[in-house]
Amino acid sequence: MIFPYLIELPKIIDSRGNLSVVENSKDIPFDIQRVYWLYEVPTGELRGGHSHRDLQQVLIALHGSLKVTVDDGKNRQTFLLDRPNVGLYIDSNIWREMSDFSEGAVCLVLASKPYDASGYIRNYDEFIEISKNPKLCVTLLQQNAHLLQ
Ligand code: T46
Repeated sequence: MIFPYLIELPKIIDSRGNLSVVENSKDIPFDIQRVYWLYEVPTGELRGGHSHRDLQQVLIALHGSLKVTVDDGKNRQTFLLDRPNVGLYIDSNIWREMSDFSEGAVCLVLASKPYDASGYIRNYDEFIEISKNPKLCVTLLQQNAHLLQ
């Protein structure tokens, strides 16, 4: 598991307005299978509060700003996302909490897999247990996939 880090994305500066771009496996370390975005988040609202068993994501504040606190079970760090050409890479088995959305903030999320509700860990104590042995967790998930369908 890799601790979250910021990725500087290409920024094509132009007097007509700037442009940023993301290409699969080139600008980010996975193939994108899903894109979603968070917007119209009321002031003071918190989102997240979970980890994923097997999902990589990149979060980009396309407009405005937000804070993302990440936690690997041992270390915790808060990132401020406030530039549309910077993404925060979050690997599997990282707890994340999003807060301090500015008014009108839009957060784009690029994800490595389709939506799967069974891949969420929403209990912090369970996350801590899994963080001690994340590989075992993925193996068990794969073995029991038929039970979850
Ligand atoms: C994450 C952070 C950054 C879907 O139906 N499809 C989807 O692809 C997603 C992402 C969500 N949903 C549904 C599931 C819930 O009924 O949308 C509802 C809100 O989801 P959630 O409460 O998980 O939203 P956040 O903002 O707490 O978390 C989301 C992502 O779910 C999560 O993967 O890492 O953004």
